[in-house]
Amino acid sequence: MDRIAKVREKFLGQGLEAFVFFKPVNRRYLSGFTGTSGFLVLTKEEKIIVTDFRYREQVKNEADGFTVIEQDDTPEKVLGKIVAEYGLKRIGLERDYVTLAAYEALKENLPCGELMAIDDPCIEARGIKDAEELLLLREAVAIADEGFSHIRRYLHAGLTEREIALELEFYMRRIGAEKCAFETIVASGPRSSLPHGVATDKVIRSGEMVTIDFGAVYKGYHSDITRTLFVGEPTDEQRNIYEKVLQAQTLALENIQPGMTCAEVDFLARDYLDRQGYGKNFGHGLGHGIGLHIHEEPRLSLKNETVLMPGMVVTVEPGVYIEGWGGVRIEDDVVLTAGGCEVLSKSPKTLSSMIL
Ligand SMILES: [Mn+2]
Repeated sequence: MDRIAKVREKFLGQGLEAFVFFKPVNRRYLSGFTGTSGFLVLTKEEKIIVTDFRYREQVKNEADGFTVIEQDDTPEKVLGKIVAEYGLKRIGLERDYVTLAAYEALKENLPCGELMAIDDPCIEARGIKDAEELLLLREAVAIADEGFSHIRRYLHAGLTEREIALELEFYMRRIGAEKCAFETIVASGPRSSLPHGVATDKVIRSGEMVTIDFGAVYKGYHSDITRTLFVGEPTDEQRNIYEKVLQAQTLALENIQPGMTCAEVDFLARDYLDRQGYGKNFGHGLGHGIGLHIHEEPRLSLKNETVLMPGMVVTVEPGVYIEGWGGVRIEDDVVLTAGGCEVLSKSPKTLSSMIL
């Protein structure tokens, strides 16, 4: 079933006649339109895309099969006209996206029918990647892998975290990334205990650990990889913690499979680190879905009872963070297969390959 059919089935099944999509990622997912402004209206029969003059030409090329309406007034006025023209009654809106201000304006300009705040009907469909999405994700991951291989050669004591982030970002752009998947994290020495320590002007010294968490966007799709490198020979404690984090990740990667809940997968790594005495040092979820967003469903956390299915793409990223000492995180991107998973990211991660 194609994307639109799945999403239609979802909202029609909830008794809605139409759904209006304002989220840029949903607009892109459902229509292929990559412009920055506009919205979609799906009904049982119709596929309508509204965007402004700037995209007049682009939308015709990208949003194949959609009826294009040029936005010549405010979105609420234009939606009002569409609702009147098609006589729509029960109209869904993405409740996790539309602001109260937008909702009020839409309501005031609604000639008939009723607006309803509904859970985004694309989330379920977007959680399971189709063949086209998997191709794009593989490319986004491949760019990040190449980026890592470059930065591993480039990194040495004396550079600042910012210099490393810039070099990595520039390199990934040059080999095909449309942008970075998020603000690049380069956290060295004691700063590596900050799970989200974005790059600063701190100079990297010999003997320090450096955690680099980065990704590329390729045609809208995000990759997300983390490696912790050692500048010079690691201490016994650094080795020990690195091996434990790697073992926790290996346990998760070897056992993750469709039919398990997200909580069960999270537990694989968490229970191991807990038994090694590092339970309290692993304070975030094991991973998250990646796709048109850098963080999306399914989230691998102890609170998520979602059952994993083939085609889901998630990160697996256990970490141990010790305030004042530093931290280690190892993150790969995987696609769920019928019997387990395929690890998409190929960057090396044995301890010996992390020593510079
Ligand atoms: Mn991540």
